[in-house]
Amino acid sequence: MDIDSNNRIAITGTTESSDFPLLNSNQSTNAGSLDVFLSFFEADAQSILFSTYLGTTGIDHGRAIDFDSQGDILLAGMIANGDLATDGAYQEEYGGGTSDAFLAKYQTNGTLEYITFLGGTSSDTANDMAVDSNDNVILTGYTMSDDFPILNAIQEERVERSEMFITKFTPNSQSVSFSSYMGGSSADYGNAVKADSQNRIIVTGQTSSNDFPTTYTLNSTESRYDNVLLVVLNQDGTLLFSTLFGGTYDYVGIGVAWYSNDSYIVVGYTESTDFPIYQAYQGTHSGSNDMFIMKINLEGLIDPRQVEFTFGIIEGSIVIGTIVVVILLVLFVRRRAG
Ligand SMILES: [Ca+2]
Ligand SMILES: [Ca+2]
Ligand SMILES: [Ca+2]
Repeated sequence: MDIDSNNRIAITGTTESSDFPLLNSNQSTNAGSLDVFLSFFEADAQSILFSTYLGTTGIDHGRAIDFDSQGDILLAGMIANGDLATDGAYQEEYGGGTSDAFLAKYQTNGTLEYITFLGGTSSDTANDMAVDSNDNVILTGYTMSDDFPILNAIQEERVERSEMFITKFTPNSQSVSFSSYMGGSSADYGNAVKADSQNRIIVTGQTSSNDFPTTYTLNSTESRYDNVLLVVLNQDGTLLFSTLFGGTYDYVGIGVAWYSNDSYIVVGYTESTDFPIYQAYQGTHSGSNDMFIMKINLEGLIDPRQVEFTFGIIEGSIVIGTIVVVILLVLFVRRRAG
């Protein structure tokens, strides 16, 4: 979900219903199996401006919503085979496999401005989206395709298993300024993306690749399961910073926000009792999945004079609560930062 400058509420997700509440819909029937829905509410949530399906006969998921500077609604997720892409779209033809990522734009009256595929011959999924101050749209997610659309990339080829992707669309979505894989020899996923005040791109997610490309070691992550990844790209797509952090057991980064120009907050969850803790509200793990909140100062990481600080660069790290709290917090962080 996201909230526009008039506090109106846009929500996306996935529905199997054939009687989903609709108004001024661009697509008025569920095309089959799971479809994306997009519903746009007035600020008091007492009425809907529009509500529509978007989908194909296959499995389709809505994953991310954002607004551009005009107040139009951007929608991303995964979509199965179909001919939904609009004329002049960046990728008019479905790439193949079980899914492609997609990016669509709706006006606030429900008119579909465009939709483009983004994917190759295997499965491709967008998990999150950010709009920068120039209305460029950045998607992240994961791909199994060796022929995912790549341009001006920091990594031009998929290594193995799933690879995170980061793709930046120009404002009209008819072209990309860069599109890159990022990952290693095991599974890599981009879960959340934000653009900061300098239009740098911050991505968090999870990786089980021991050879995930990093520029900085935050804590030892050898022989671990999934680790949280944190990657920052300059606005031209070059890599500014990449690190992993993790404990003994699975770690997932599921939300990211920028706090000030050079500080980022990552939230996620972990089963590890040896999570790197610093200045914590709750310093011990309570069992099963606990959430974490970590604030990282980028300047401390990229300035070689400060690399000697190991945990000093983590300004706050908290282990608290349950996974339900994590989900609520991510919604909150995304809303505050959106
Ligand atoms: Ca469907
Ligand atoms: Ca595909
Ligand atoms: Ca991989």
